[in-house]
Amino acid sequence: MPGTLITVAPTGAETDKADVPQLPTTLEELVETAQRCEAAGAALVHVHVRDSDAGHVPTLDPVRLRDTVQALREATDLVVQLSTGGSVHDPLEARLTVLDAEPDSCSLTCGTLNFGDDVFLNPFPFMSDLYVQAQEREVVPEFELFDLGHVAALRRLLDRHGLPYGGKVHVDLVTGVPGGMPGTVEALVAGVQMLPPEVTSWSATGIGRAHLPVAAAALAMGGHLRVGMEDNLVYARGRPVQHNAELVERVAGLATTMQRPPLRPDEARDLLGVKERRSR
Ligand code: KMH
Ligand code: ZN
Repeated sequence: MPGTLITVAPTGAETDKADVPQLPTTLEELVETAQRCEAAGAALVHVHVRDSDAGHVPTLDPVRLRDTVQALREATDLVVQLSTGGSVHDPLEARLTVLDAEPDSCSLTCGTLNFGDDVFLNPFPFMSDLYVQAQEREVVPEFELFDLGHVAALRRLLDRHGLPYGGKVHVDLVTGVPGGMPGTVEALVAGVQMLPPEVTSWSATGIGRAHLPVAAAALAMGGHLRVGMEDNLVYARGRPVQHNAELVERVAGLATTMQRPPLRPDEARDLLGVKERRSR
């Protein structure tokens, strides 16, 4: 079995800095986090940008996005993936402009779902536009599958538009969002069994307390992992996460125990079919 791609999702768009001061929201905090997580075994960073001058709220400001991609590329070898999901309040048009920042990869959620008390909107025409624009700009999408219907929508995208840039199809099964599939081994197995044959690799994410059982199950099934404070703020009962690197270290240890040690960033680039954009 191959090694394990570990993705870190350090920030997200749903947690307030005021509630969790250790959440990395400034560019400096994000770069420091990315460096420590790379040293701990991460190969890909899934990025949501915050406006540190305006209460650390989520932003899709094009200058901040571009500066963030550049800073992460200069400071690390990580595959840099920008979120096109943004926050539940971001308009669809603004979410498409994320590609202007020329990330290595972008997230692409394969359907609308309830997201707690909000709605995370992803109509099929938006998914289609994002898919084609990512192909044209040579950005590798990671398909975020929050529900089994999203697996079927991925099938529809592939039938309509062919393979993504790079020829690989990597998905992340996100379990445990209130409104999506539950964070259980049974849901994960059902999702994996439904994946189209074009899928070349898959990761799994468990939200909140689901993160450990879902990670263990994914490792046992040959899948890859995503962890981070976007998905989980509690390291253990009564013990908040102090730094994203703790979460990466723990699953890197688990993956090594399972004889599937963390992939290096260059191995992750091969796995995902990422274009070389670094100038070094
Ligand atoms: N913030 C969520 C509404 C993504 O990054 O593409 C969506 C999200 C998915 O985080
Ligand atoms: Zn995200």
